Amino acid sequence: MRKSVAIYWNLSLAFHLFLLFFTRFSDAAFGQTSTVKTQPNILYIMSDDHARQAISSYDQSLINTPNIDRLADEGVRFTNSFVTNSICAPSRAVLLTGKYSHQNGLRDNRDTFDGAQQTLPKLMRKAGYQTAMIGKWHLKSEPTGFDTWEILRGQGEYYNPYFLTPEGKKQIPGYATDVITDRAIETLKKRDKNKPFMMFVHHKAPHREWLPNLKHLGLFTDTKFPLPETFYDDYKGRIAAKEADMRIDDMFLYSDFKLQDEDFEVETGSGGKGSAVPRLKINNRKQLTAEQLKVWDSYYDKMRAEYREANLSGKELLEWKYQRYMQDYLRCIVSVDENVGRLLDYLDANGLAKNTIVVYTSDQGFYLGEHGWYDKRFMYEESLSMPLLVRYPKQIEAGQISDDIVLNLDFAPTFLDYAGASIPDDFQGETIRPVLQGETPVNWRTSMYYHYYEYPHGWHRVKRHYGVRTQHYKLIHFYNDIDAWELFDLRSDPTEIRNLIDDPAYAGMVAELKVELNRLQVKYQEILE
Ligand code: SGN
Ligand code: CA
Repeated sequence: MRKSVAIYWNLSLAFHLFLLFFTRFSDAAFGQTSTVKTQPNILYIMSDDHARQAISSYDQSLINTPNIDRLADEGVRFTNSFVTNSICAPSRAVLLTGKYSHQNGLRDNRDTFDGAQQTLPKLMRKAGYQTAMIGKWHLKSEPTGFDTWEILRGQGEYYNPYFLTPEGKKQIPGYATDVITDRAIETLKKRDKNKPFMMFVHHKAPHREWLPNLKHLGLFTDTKFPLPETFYDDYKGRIAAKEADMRIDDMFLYSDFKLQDEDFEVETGSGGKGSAVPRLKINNRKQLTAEQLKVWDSYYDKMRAEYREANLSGKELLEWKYQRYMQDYLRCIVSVDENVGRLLDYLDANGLAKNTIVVYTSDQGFYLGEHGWYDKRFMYEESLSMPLLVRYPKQIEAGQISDDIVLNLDFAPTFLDYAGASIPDDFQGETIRPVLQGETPVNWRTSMYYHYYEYPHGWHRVKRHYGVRTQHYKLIHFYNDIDAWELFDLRSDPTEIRNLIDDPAYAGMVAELKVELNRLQVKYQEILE
């Protein structure tokens, strides 16, 4: 007995000495490798038009998203995360440059991105990273600064999508959200394991026209989604809101509700454009194989029969449209959530979870019936906000919720900071690293600047506007063919239906916010026309 205890102690001592020696030795001998190894991998997952209201860690009234929620449970969830210009291509350009639209040269979806300028992927490459871009790109010019890129063409297709790559165009069978994830995993498998990676996985979903994976067509058929509080908004005191063309009531019967029938072929209404050939027919449906088309038709033909049978009008019809919109939109989210799960599983299975920063976000927010709308563009809360969840087990404590104001402008400096690279002086965002680590600097921003430009051209007729948002107030100026100011008190009016601009009680606040707005325009060097 005593002998065995002695042997145990001797062995244990030897083992500990060995460990001590090994740690010291390896630190000295592999010092360089260990610095490189401390650079975290970055997996940035961004969907297109994913509203925060459709993520259960933000809001449980519409859908359950267990995989996306994992990131909130295991990392930080941001409640005041905003985009600086709520539309697709501009948001992507801000991500790539760390600069506002007026500085990076891409103000609206018509512009072409200047890929010759300084960008995040180029700087990350210099810092020793492998860089990859998989999925929706939408910036017209070819990607630059990426070791690997496989991008959807234009807006991309949901079914059997085409990808553009440096080697040319290829069509890959499958559902876009699954295929993009397959391509991302394939790229991760082939990576150089001696270098950290920064990978952008950009989903097309859940962009209009919300085409679900065929296997999800039956989901939510019996669910009755609650109408948002402002569904029947009368837009009182808000001229630009009233004039916008993005009401659910005006959605396309053929494309949005998939009532495929000649009777609905001429699409007028939402978007303000008349089209004799529904886009659904041109863009998406035609890419289904004959077999897939059968499944598709049997589902939506039934829907059309029910629609005709019900013969709805007025309020009933509008609410039917809302339910139909939610069904297809949320079906697309189910796929996004499943595929976030696949990526997280891949990280787990390959020992990458701890040293990889995972970001889940969207290029902007979206209206899911609030103010009677779909789409985005406005500086109002639903489209100004982007969902933002960040996990990095090695350095970020699990289960945090932050209400600090953070922007899509901050991604570029944050990633460079984590890479240990210097942040260029002309970047306009801030690194959110201290915020993520629970140490918000005392002088952290208390306001944010916003500017939307796509008017009078473009979809949905949302007038040009800029504004400032603080923790409690929002001041907006609509201009171009209008000159209208709006002020909202976000504490007493979180759904932004009472424009207080002419309320004498708020005159002081308006004056203060105008000074702040001006300060931000000077700071970001935006010279107004
Ligand atoms: C399409 C949509 C619009 C949407 C724009 C911009 N119409 O044109 O509703 O606002 O894209 O979206 S659709 O019926 O053709 O889908 S963005 O995300 O690319 O900015
Ligand atoms: Ca978008």
